[in-house]
Amino acid sequence: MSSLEQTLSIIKPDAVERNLIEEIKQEFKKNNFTILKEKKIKLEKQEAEKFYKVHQTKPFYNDLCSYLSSGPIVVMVLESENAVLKNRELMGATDPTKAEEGTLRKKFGISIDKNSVHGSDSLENARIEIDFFFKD
Ligand code: IDP
Ligand code: MG
Repeated sequence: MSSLEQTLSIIKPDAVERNLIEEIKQEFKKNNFTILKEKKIKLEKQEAEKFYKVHQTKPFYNDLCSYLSSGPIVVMVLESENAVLKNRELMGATDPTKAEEGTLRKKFGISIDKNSVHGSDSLENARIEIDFFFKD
């Protein structure tokens, strides 16, 4: 059965800083994602804390939120069949050293924290994350 889904993608500060926005967007298009919405923003630390609230008990939470709010990011709504899982596959493992060849994190990621991209991990979280950035 086909299911057209939307998921939230973020190009993180390390990738924006290295001018990888267009290259990463091309990867999404090449993999049959439609970029429905897109904006370049910079988060306040408090906003990053809200976005990553699920990780608030993790030892890396503070660094993670400082990092996501450290520079401009690009947030996008991607649409495709099975977009949530497809994007997770395209991104690769959280730790770039463990990500498979051809994945975005293998190609562009620097380290487990500077891993270039975020993608929603479930359809439910995709809806929550899309609302977080694009609810008007
Ligand atoms: P994901 O981005 O692959 O979904 P999550 O477990 O949801 O991975 O973690 C969110 C983000 O937190 C990761 O993308 C990564 O940047 C950071 N992170 C995850 N685990 C660690 C860690 O052990 N040390 C430092 N940063 C981490
Ligand atoms: Mg996650």
